[in-house]
Amino acid sequence: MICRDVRLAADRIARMEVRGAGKIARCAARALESCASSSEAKNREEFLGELEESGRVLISARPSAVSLPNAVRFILSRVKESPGDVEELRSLTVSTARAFVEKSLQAVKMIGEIGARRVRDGDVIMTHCHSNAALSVITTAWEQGKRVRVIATEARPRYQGHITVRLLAKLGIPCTMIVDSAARTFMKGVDKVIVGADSIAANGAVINKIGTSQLALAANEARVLFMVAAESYKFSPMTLIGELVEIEERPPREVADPEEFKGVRIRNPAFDVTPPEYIDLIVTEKGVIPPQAAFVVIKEEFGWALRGD
Ligand code: RUB
Repeated sequence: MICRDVRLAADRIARMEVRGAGKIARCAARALESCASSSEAKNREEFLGELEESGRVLISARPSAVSLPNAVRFILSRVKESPGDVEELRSLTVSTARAFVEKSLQAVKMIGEIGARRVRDGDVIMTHCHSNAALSVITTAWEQGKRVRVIATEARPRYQGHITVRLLAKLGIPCTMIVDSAARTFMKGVDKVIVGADSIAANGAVINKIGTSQLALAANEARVLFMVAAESYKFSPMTLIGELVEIEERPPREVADPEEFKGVRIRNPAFDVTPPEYIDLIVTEKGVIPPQAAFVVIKEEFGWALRGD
């Protein structure tokens, strides 16, 4: 039996009412907390069965954000290890879900502090889509008195760039919004590109909003530093054992009305892959790493992937 809050959370994630990999992970953790709180399971097996099924429903809501299965696994693996009865498992689920949310919020703050050290007064920063981790770096630098300017892309077709510029404008940070295809034109005047990540593979490739890899190419050509801001739960353990990160393909109607374009195939991949050669550094809550160190992060954080448990 799937509790109402889990279905609701999965639906909000799928419809992108909740979006951005970090928020998606926190939303899933809160849904599991609520599932545990309201569970009427009579025994341990029933309780764990409900929790596992809820985890599956949540994970299937959006395929590219590895933060989602990582959040679910963070909670489930700890709860499953406990030999306790239903009441003990319930309170363990609640406390573990809360711990995940807290850890996640702290990580975003820490990334801001670490990443801001790489930002100089007067920097022009380009960003893409809307990433809380990337914005944490920019806003922390601003709070430290660094007078940065931001160039933000719209991020078609869902225009998450609008969220970014509204937030920046509210904070008084000078920002310019451009269409996605103008990124190369503006790159000449940029000092750093800072983006977030949905997933990071074992080889250091970053999966982020469609268009990110074009920014990386343009930055590479213009010798502009390309920086990724990502919490460690965005690294994908399954890529260590050979799995690929699935790139979500969203409905064509988000791009254009198919009725108006009869006989035309409309494609809408939501994410793309930026190869590690185009990434200068990844800022995590544990420190700054080169993309080539992704393997080490995954091994340290998610050793279970290698053990196969
Ligand atoms: C959002 C996106 C963001 C990452 C990181 O895509 O690509 O850059 O999720 O975000 P969508 P954050 O809008 O399709 O979810 O740093 O906030 O976790």
